[in-house]
Amino acid sequence: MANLVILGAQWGDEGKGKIVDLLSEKSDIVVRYQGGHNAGHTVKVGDDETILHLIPSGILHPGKMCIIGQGVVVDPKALLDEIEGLEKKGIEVAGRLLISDRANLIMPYHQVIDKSNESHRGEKKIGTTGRGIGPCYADKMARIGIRFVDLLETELFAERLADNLQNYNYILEKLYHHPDLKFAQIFAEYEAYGKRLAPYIADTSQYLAEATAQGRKIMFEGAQGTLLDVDNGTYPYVTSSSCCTGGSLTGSGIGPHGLNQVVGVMKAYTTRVGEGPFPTELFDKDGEKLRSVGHEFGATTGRPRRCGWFDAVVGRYAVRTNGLTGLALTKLDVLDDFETIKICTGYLVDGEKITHFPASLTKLRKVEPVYEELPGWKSSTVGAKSEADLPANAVRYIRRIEELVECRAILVSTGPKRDQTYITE
Ligand code: 2SA
Ligand code: MG
Repeated sequence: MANLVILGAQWGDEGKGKIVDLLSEKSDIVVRYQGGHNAGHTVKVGDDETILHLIPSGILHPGKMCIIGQGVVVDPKALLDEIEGLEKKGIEVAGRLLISDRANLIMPYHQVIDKSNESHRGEKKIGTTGRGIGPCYADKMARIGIRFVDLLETELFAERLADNLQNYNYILEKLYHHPDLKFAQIFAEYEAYGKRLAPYIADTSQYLAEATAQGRKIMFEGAQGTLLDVDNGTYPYVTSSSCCTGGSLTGSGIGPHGLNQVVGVMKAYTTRVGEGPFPTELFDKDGEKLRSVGHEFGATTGRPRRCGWFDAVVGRYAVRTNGLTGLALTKLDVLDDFETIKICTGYLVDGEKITHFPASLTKLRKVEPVYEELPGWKSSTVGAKSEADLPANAVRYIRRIEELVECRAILVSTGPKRDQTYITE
């Protein structure tokens, strides 16, 4: 198998953690390329559940190398806590994790600004995770961010921190009446993080180039999802990073020849956490049922996820914008007990049918989903080992999704555990 990208094809929480964990057996290196500790990747091995926020899910496989690429924004405290948590479980991290020296750091003011902005938006809030992600990427683009490489150069770090604090303390005071953040305290705290993380900091783009030359296989692990991507997503109700295929290149510092396969993870229905458009959202007992059977609660914040039917307009859009070469269809088993199941095949906007995903928020708010209703299968699909183990109506459902989104399912998952999965090719 060649180099592979695995990414979310909906609004995140499609079950990427499990798929990456499963397929990482076939690669040598797993790379996270965007996002930060806003992500929550749940991996279940036996009865043990691990939720990873920053470290690639490949860490659960002994011998795999894991990389936090330059496109990721890192809260060093969250990272150290995660390293500690894994080591307590007996999982070796030292020598198996590298952090890009070009990755930007989430600073305490980013979190304060994120939360203050949200509370001041009131009704117009985005529903962020409050982890400081947006403000950190804003600083990166404004060219005032602080990178890991800067953290290792004390004088430069002190200078950049002092400049930023001057700005931020002014804004915090004027806009939010927030007390000053203290230079000495933040400097000491981050200097200590720098010392502890120094053994992990490296030029990971160079590392990946050398690994490729040696024939080692790389897997790129996306966080969040296509519809949360800052360019392709439901802007402004998105995260601030490039979750799509393009982000895997810029976020890890490799060229396009390094990618061979792109797998989009799609849940057999749809969920979203946070605010923003969601055409197939359900507010009835079917939505409730999807949430409770699917355990749809945020892995980072515990927030209940909004639930709805599968949206093939979204699916087709994800296939196109990512150049998906295959789908990993997850949580099929959550639909086991439905009499009938709906798939959205298009949208009605002011009486006109559209089959592409629009940019306009006004249109998205008006959208009425056009549904096709399929018979349910009313029997358990849990742990199916091949398509032959599935009831005919479940196979029919999968075929219809493939047809509508114009991409084949190469993997189907019917439960949270590693072995509750089958691969079709
Ligand atoms: P942010 O914090 O700036 O990235 O938030 C902006 C929007 O992006 C959404 N977002 C997410 N959506 C789904 N899953 C995410 N990760 C966690 C999980 C979320 C959780 O895996 O469950 O635990 O609540 C994630 N991270 C960001 C967010 O809801 C905003 O809509
Ligand atoms: Mg998640």
